[in-house]
Amino acid sequence: MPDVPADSLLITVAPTGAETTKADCPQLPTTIDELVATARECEAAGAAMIHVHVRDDEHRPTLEVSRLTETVTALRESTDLVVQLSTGGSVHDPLEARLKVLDAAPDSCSLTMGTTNFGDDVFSNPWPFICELYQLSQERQVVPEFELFDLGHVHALGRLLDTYGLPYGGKVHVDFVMGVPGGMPGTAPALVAGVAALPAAVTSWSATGIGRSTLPVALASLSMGGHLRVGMEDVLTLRRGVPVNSNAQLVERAAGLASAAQRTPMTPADARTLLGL
Ligand code: KMH
Ligand code: ZN
Repeated sequence: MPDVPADSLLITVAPTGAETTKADCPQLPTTIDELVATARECEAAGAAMIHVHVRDDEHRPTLEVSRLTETVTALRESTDLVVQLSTGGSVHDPLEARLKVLDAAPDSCSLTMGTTNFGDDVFSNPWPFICELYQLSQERQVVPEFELFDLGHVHALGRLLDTYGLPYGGKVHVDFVMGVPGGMPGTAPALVAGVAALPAAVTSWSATGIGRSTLPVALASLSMGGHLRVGMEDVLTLRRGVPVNSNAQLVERAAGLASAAQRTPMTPADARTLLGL
């Protein structure tokens, strides 16, 4: 299979997350219809993959498999985006329910490489859970995206790959999630350290900065040849005091930064090649 063009940029959109309430942010896409509309707009703006957290009828985070399956189907019917389901869920989701996310048969799943403090909460990812989820992803032929919140997670990824081999598809794609209170800071030096520590098997990496670290991390990633994740899961303001009205605004901004860096947003087809799908 040919490689993707060297100047191409994967833009992943993370439109919803599990932390923001609909009451606090009515423009957050929480229904399946809203999610599909957002996905279409973001694909048109340059996104090639979508990282999905699903909500229930009361707009609360849910891992109910039938709802997840319905969401995957709806996104596939309306877009060509690579559909990645979150296995991180919310900090309140039990590990057992997070394993069942793969029953919804997404193209890709997130897989966080260690436990991290998450604001006042704990995002729990014990080693046996990581190993079970990883082996399940290999068995179900779902391509993982390894989420790295801290430098220790980078080291843990090497240990996982040494123990269980390569993911389904043979590519290793990681995403640095930076600036979470409790994880690594959203700074250029932290990203440089993370990239320098990546195992040799890693074939592509992206980065996202939470909140005010969004732009510094995006610029650092572009300058280092990395890819980008953007979206309302990670940031709710365009600048101080200016709320994000739609995820497409964030994808458009990322595409603008890409243009300045002489990078071209890749198509979903190229994203599939990049990820080994
Ligand atoms: N909501 C966070 C606790 C993921 O999607 O895999 C975890 C998270 C990571 O967002
Ligand atoms: Zn997420």
